[in-house]
This record gives sequence, C-alpha cells and structure tokens, in this order.
Amino acid sequence: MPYKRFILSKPNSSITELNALGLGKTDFIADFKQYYIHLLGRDEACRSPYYAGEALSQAIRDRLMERWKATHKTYKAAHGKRAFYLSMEFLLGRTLSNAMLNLGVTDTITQGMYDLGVEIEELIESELDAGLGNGGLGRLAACFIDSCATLQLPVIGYGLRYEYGMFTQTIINGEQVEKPDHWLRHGNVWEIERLEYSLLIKFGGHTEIQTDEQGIQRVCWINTHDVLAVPYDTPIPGYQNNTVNTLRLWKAVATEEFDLEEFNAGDYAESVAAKITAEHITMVLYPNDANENGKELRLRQQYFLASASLQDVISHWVKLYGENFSEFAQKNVFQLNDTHPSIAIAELMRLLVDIHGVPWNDAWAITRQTMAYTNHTLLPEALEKWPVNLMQRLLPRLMEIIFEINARFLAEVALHWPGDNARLRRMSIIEEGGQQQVRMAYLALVGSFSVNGVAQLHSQLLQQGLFHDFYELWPNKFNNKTNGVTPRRWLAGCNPELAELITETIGDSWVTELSDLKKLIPYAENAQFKIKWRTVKHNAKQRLIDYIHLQHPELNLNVDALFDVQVKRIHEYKRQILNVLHVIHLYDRIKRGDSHMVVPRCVLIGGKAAPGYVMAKKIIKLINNVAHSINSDPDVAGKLSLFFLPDYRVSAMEKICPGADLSEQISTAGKEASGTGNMKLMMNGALTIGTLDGANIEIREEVGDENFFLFGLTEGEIEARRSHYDPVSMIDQDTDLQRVINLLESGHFNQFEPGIFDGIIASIKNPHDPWMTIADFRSYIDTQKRVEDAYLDKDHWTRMSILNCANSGKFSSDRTINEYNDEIWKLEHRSVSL
Ligand code: 26Q
Repeated sequence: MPYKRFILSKPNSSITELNALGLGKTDFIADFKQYYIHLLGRDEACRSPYYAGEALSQAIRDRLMERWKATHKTYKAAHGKRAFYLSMEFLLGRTLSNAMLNLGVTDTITQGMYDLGVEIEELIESELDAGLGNGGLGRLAACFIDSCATLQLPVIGYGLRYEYGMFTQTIINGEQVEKPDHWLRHGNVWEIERLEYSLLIKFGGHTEIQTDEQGIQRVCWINTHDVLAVPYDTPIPGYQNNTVNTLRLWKAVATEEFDLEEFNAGDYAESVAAKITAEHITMVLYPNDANENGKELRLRQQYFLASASLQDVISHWVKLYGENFSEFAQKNVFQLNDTHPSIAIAELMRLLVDIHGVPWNDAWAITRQTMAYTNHTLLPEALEKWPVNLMQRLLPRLMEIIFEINARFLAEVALHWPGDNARLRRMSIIEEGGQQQVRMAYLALVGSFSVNGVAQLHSQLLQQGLFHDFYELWPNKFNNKTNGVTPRRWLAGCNPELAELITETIGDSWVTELSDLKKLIPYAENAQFKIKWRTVKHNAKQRLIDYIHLQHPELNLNVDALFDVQVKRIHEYKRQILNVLHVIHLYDRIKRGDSHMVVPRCVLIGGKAAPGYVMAKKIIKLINNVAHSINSDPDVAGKLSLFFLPDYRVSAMEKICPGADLSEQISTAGKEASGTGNMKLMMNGALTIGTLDGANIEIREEVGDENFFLFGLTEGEIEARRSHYDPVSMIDQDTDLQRVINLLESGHFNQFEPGIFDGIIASIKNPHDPWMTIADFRSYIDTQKRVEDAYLDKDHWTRMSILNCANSGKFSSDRTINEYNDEIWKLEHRSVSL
C-alpha cells in the first residue's frame, strides 16, 4: 500500500459531499460543462455530438458511482446469498439513454441539454452499441441483469470483454459483407478497469501428484502458460431504486513473468508471439456458427471466463470466511447461460479439491448445490462437444476431473438401471466412437441442481426428447423459466410516446409491475383512447419510415400500409424463406390483377447470417433480389414493398418495435426455444402471426386466440409428417404455390445471376427438408389473408393492438427473474439507501 492514510472525506461525512452530484438540471449542466471543457478540451466550436455525449455520460456515471458504492456496502453488510450469471454474451446495446431512464433524469437532462442548444437525441445516437452477443441468448442476459437490479437482487453478471463484438453487416449487391466491430475504438466511459482484482488463468502444461508439508497428496497442474484476467466493471442501475449492480467482464492480458522467462532464454520472438496468443483470447466474439464448433480459441475463451469468475468468487469467500467452505453452497449460486460456461463445473471442483484441499465428496456436494444450467436450444447440432484430446492438451487437469465425475456418475446410473449398457453409453459425459468427445450439456446436467428450458414447450421437449434419460433419473431437477424482456428498455425507453399514453391512462406502476398493463383492457372499447392509440402508432410508423430512409432514401413508403416485420438472426429454422414466398405470392396476385382487396403492405426483414452459413447468406441475397424487383416495379407501387434492413442490432430494434403492426414468428414448430423479439413487438402493440412454437404458445394463451394469427403444423404434426413429407406433390396441388415456385425457378429474381437460388429452391423441395417450409405454405398464406381482412377494419385492429400490449405483462423479465429467484437462487431482496 503506497498510502498510510488516504482521506477523501471529512470524518463522519460522505464522500458525496465533495461534489453536489445532484439530479437537478443545474447540477448536470455544471458537470457537463466541466467535463466538456476540461476533460475533453472542447468548446462551442466543436459541433460533433459525440463529445457532448461523452461529457454527459461522464456526469451521469458520477451519479451512478455513488449508488454503486452504496449497493456494494448494502450487500456486504448483509452477508447474504449471492447469484452469479455466467454468460459468454451480454448484448447490452447502448447505455446512455437507459442510464438516464433508470436514474429518472430523462426529462431533466433533455431540457438541460436543450437549454445549451443541444439535441439529446443526437447525443444518444452517437453512442455505439455494445454488441457483445449474437442474438437472443446475449440480449436475454442483458435484460436479466436489468431486472435483477430493479428487483434489488444481489446478482453479478460475469462475461468477457471482447475487443470486437458482433460484426457489422453491410449489404453489397444484395449480399452480406461483414466488417469487424471495433466498438472500443473511442474508449468506453461506462467501464472501470480494476487491475487490482486481476487473476491468473492456466493453460497447457501437465499434472503431477505432489506431497505437501503435512504429507497430504495433491494434484498439481504445472508448467502452464498463464494468462492474466483483468476485470472491467460496468454499472447496472435498477429502475429508480438506488441499486446499481455489477457486470464484470474479463479481458485477457499477457503476464509479465511469462514474457520475461522466455525473453531471458533468448526467445524474444516467441515471447512476443506468446503475448499475442494470450491477448487473442478476448479479441473477438464468436458468431453462432456451426462451422465454429470445436475451435480451440473458443474453448480457451470458455475456460477463461469460468476460471476467472470462480476464482473471483472464491477469493472473496476466503477473505470473508477463510478456508471453511461448509456454507459456500448456502451463500453462492451460479446460473450457467447455456453450456458455454459449463466447464465451470469441473473448474469449481479443481479449485475446491486441488487448491483449497476440500475432499472430493464434499466438493462435489458443493458443486452440485451451486450450479444451475439453462438450455437455449433443441437443435442437436447446436449441442456443444469438445474433443477429449484437445481438452487434454489445453486443460489437462480439467479433463482428469471430468473423467472422474463421469466414472462416479456412470456408477450411479449402473445402480439405477443394472445391466443397461445401452443407457450407460447414451448417458456418458464422454461420447465414444471415432474420437472421444466431451458432451458439455451432459456435464451441465450431472453437475447442477437445476436444469431449465426457456419456454413451456421447450422445457417439455427437453424432458421428453433430448434429455429424457436424465429426466427419468432426476425428474425434480427439471423446470421451466419462460423468457422475458425488460419493459424499461423495450417499452418505456424505446417508445416514450406510447409509454406516456399508457401512464396518463393507468398510472406508471406498469414500469416495474408489467401485469398492471391489464388495466388497459377496458380501454380497448374506449373510442377516444383508440384514436389516441392509433395516433401514437401512426407517429411511430412515421419515425420508422424516417429510419428506413437513412438506408433506402429512394423508397416511397406509405405510413398507412401494414408494417410487417421479421427481425432476428437469419436461419433456416426461422423460415425467412416462408416470408419471402408470401411476398412473392402477393406480388404475383397484384401482377395478375387480383389486387382490389390487397392491403398496402410494407415488409421489413432484418438480421445477420453467421459468416460461414452459406444458405443463410443466400437467403439474404434472395430477400434483396426480390425486394429490388418489387420495389422497382411500378405495377405494385404503393401496394407492396419489401426491404432488407442492414445491420440489425439492439439499437435498431428500439426503433423498429414501436412502428410494427405485425410480428412474424414463423419458425418450424418445436425449433425455436422461446423467441424474445416476439415479446418486444407484442409489448409495443404489434399482432403476432405465428406457429405454435416457443413462447408464441404462451403469448397466444395470454392474449387470446381471437387476437393472435395462428397457422401451421404443431410440433407433434411436424414430427408425424416427416416420414412421408412430399413437398413436390404439395406444390403440384396448390396453384398459388406453383406460381410462386415457377417465378423463382424461371429466374425472375436473378435474371443476370443464373442459378444462384438453385440451392434454396432445392432445399425447400427436398422431402427431407428439416424445416418443412412447404408444409406450412397454404396455412400461412390463408392466415396472412385473415391479417389483411383484419387490418381493413381499423377500429378492430386497434382494439387487438391494445389488447396485445395490455396482455404482455407475463413477458417482463422481472417475472422471469422472480421465478429464477423463488425457485432456484433463493436470494433476499435488499433495498439500498443513500
Ligand atoms: C456455439 C459454438 C461456437 C460458437 C458460438 C456458439 C453459439 C453462440 C451463441 C451458439 C449459440 C448461441 C446463441 C443462441 C441463442 O441465442 N439462442 C436463443 O436464445 C434465446 C434466449 O433464450 C431464445 O429466445 C431463442 O429461441 C434461442 O434461439
């Protein structure tokens, strides 16, 4: 310690007194000017909104800092149980406007900036998205930590601080082109580096049994290549409650000792190369891409996250309670966001047994009482497996521990089902045959006390299908936690005009108690309210048009058209192709003169394809080509338009969902674990056209069948049909479909690019098409017709829109987090006072 006494405040006074740190307009303006002039060195001559945004963010960060410290003190004094949300992804998006909302200073600051001649919207828009996630799973983690802070729960998020987030997508000649997303290029005001809590992470080397001074044998993992994990903390404010929780992201940095060692041995180049290898670990977020499975760097990332986070928690524990771990499981719980961090199960065993000398059985009991696992997918190809030989090379001690866990587990299975060798093979954590692989989902199932899916149907299918053997063994481990989204960002923040209408009608309790939106139900019959609702939607659609015009200034868009939206990752199972088939069908109808009843429609599709997913990229090209044909055809002008929205991301969704009329949730039944975009759109008054898949089922239950456009085969029907699925004969028997396929096959949408869509056409005509797009075509088209008829009755549509919003309360992530807490974490809520 360099300082013997370091005093920042007078005795008995708070450090807060050093500055005013008030939430009033004059306090903010004073601090804003201070940062703008002195920290950033700018003056009135600088017209870039970026620096003003930075100065304002600094001023807001100061306010968060005091609350952050108070929260920390509150949790520390309570000595209570804590939860840790381990996730390879936190898809936060922008922070400034959300921080203002949660601090309750949006209006004050908007006015204060206006007084200075600054438009707050411009500052908000100048912030880059923190895109540290692929899609649903990463955004879910971000919504969850917002809810934890709002519900005053002591939860820390642990993740990785990728230098490059999700790639940015540009469209060139209709095709996706990826650009690296160097989101930290201008720095990041929201994070605080905490070098003092850095930890060492081991890789490589080998194990040896050594006897310590007390004659106790311990396994030592030696000759390792160590990497430093440096934490960066981001404040996560609750909604107007003084709670500020922590998101701790780890950055990989080369260790100095390591460099020196090799340097002294004369291997200068190797030592610099090793530094680069170490710092590569947190360089880039992996896209959700089947081709990226099994990559060594990805395993390094996973172990880096797991080891750093567990060491962090354990060193905190040892500081408080010494080497006594008897109450560890009562005071700590880890939620694993999919299998990505599930190596944590073996790592906790290593830390307890090898480092802290806890006997194996005790350590195993602790591990199995502290780990909880959430599954996010039913697609078998998405289940993670790691080659045993890779793990032996990279993480030799962890591989030994997994073998030991597996041996003991298989003994348990053998006792339960004597003589059932087929079952032993099926349930083994190690997959045999060819090269041995570690099944990470099975490790997570065996090493945890709770396993959940993310929507009712999904959890049910896990129990009946993918994890059936495990369900038979431990039925009580399995549970469901239907996903949710935070109403702060996804209604109050992104749709202030609708939020205000709701609040002036039923009060503002809905922001933290979303089921209170039910108070809107009677207003669905109120003519005046319906007019207001329609006006708000109309304005939001106009803003969405302005946003689209930034990308497509040439387009002529009609604000009265039906805004039909499908935004999500591009994947065959999500069936963007089905959407395109419908658009082509409408185009065909208009072209052949059957357009007297066609409702003007504006179809928006957005989403990224994994860079190595060839078919998904072809789908993007198809959407763009069809869009080009349609949008440049004067025969359909004003009746039908289609756009592909480039670079779909969190901040784009915040502009899209207020303006959407129709939400496309059209995945093959049984394939979408939950979906969460469906919830955001519903909350903002869009109606859903959807299959009985994921959370759509629960959305329909909440809103009622009469306010939901259901179509398609059920999961059971899909599976029953597979064996005799015959798409070609279905095409022959449906003239509308025939015409659509003919247009595609004739090259109408690729006149100068012969054959480029052959792969797509072949895939949907294939009797083994896993996504069975053709099977749902007729039902989808007919249901879209019902959508049009409904849209023609403006008053009725408005009523349905209101009811969708009014019944979206279940889909608040506050409800989800309360369920996680009541049934899994069992934390106490703790309020923070300043
Ligand atoms: C795997 C291996 C190598 C590299 C990357 C990955 C990887 C990365 C991300 C695999 C999967 C993901 C993300 C999956 C995901 O977002 N799943 C979605 O989770 C949502 C939240 O529960 C659900 O609503 C969606 O239904 C589900 O698809």
